Amino acid sequence: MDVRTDPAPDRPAPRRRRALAAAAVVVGLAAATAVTLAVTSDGAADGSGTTLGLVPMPVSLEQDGGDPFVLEPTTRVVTVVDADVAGDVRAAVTGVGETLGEQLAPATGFDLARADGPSAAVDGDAGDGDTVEVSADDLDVVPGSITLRLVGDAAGWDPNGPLTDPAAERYALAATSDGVTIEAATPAGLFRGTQTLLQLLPAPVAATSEQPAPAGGWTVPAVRVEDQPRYAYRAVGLDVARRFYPVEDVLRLIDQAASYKFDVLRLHLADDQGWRIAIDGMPELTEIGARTQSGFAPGTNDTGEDWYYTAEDYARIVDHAARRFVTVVPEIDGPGHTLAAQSAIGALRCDGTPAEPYSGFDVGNPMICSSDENMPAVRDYLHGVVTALADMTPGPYLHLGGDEVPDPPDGWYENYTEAANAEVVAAGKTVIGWHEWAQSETLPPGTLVEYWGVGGRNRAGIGTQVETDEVGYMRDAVDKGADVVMMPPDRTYLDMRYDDWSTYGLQWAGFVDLEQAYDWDPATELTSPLDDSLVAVPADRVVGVEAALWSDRTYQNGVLALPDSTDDFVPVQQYMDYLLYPRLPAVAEVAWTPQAQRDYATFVPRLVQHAARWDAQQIGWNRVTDVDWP
Ligand code: TNX
Repeated sequence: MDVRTDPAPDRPAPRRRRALAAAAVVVGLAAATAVTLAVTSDGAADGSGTTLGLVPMPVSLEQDGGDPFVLEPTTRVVTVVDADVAGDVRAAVTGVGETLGEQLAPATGFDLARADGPSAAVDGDAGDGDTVEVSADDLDVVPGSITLRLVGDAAGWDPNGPLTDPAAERYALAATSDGVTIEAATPAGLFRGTQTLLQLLPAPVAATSEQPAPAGGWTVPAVRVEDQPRYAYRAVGLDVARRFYPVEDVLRLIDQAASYKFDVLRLHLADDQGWRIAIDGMPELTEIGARTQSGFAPGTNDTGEDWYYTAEDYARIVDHAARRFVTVVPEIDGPGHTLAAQSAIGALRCDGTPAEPYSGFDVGNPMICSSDENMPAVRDYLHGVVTALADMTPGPYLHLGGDEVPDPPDGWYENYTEAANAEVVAAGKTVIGWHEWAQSETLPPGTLVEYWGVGGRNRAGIGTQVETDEVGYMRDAVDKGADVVMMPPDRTYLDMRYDDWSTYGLQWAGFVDLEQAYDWDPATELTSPLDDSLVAVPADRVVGVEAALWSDRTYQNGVLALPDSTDDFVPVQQYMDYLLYPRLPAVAEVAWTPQAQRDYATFVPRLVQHAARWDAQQIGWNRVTDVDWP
């Protein structure tokens, strides 16, 4: 088939900001997100924890050279909670034990017995979940067991609450030759601890089929870990709109992301090239809007599968994520990036006629007609979409997009943001938007604004006469009360090519090699590198980091040419694996590990040990040449 012959992609350089609001130059930074645990990650045998190969690096790690724990078929997974713990919390803890058993089973072939711990194993003094001290020093190790122990009653913990408290994921882990114990004040903390435990086991444990036990057996080195994330919001974004990813691929990504301690999956569910989620009461959105992908015009769907998620599909994704304490954030972009919606609903256009279905590669297409006169139709659309999506989504956030609307007529952009914000608030959810969203007159309480400006273009101008609009939007975001998620494309856009040898990926934000993805600080991304008194976003307003996999051009040599046919497109799993690995773990560590403990030189020797794990999982990772792989 034919595909559109759009020009090669490039994004306009941000315009210069009209005037610099002097008052908005914030001077004197508060420290970055407080991390209260001791910074002692050098207790390991070689002084840097390298031999353990943990990614992300925990806050604190000690090895005393004791004998390892050996996982046997007779090892029990014991979950321990106090008697007064609420049923849903108790069930969540049990679920962590089940998931660990499921994760250990394929490679070891062990069907580990699980047990709810004897209350005798629990200290009688466990207090209120908010204030418990979790320490690796006094963990009771139950012989022959992996013990997952909830400390306190987790009373304040809500699996669907906002991701604002890094301490909520704190855990401690102790392994001795007797057993392994993980303690945390929340089920989420326990789960993060289990992901550390899996990395402490030999690489073949990651395999999806039974493996012979490694020499020495399935060992866990004697170790004490105390850990918690730097940022509470650690996202992976997946663009399922330009290219559709079947449910199984999304579940696989959730597993991968959770293994590196990400806790958010943002799904870009609607764009010009496709609408990917069934909306109750608005069937035309998928009937018409889901027939296209970038490079796939209507009529080219010969897969026999729908290119959208049904309510059941979406529920599967949300449930799978919830088992791994990953919050799904659905994104419906607007008022730009909406040709799929406009092709389904003519009323979103000023002349009332539906748009042609779009399968090209351009951005900056016409926005929804958000004139005052047309707002009733826009409100209907937003009401239907937002209420349906809020009903399907247990997590607290709805992402409204807001990017790349070239020259909107006066008031149109604000009309749209105001109406969309109101719908999200009425639906009881919290708004997330791209940095342009900060142009909204007001931002509802709790709003997160995601910064996607290229650092290499924006940073030097911060606080000067040539500060860009993008930086200005972030000042507005902070002034309007929002917190900030950092996703500079020259660091965290995993759809960028690594280097000249990358066979796919874009490069409008430059190459993103492994070091580029790793070696930056979210807290100071919007502080001038030339004068640290020039601050657009104070460090204490940065609450998260996102790694994004966009899907504009999922074909070979996409940056150089348009595809000749759909045969040029690579299977989605190949596209994901190649672009996510090895960079995804790099961004994971940016989001998790305190800045003072991060160092590319010590990251790489830990990371290379993961190659065997990726192989065991049959991940088609990119063997980038700037790293010495084993
Ligand atoms: C920018 S990030 C976009 C996306 C593209 C991506 C490609 C953002 C808010 N907009 O529409 O897919 O670049 O790298």
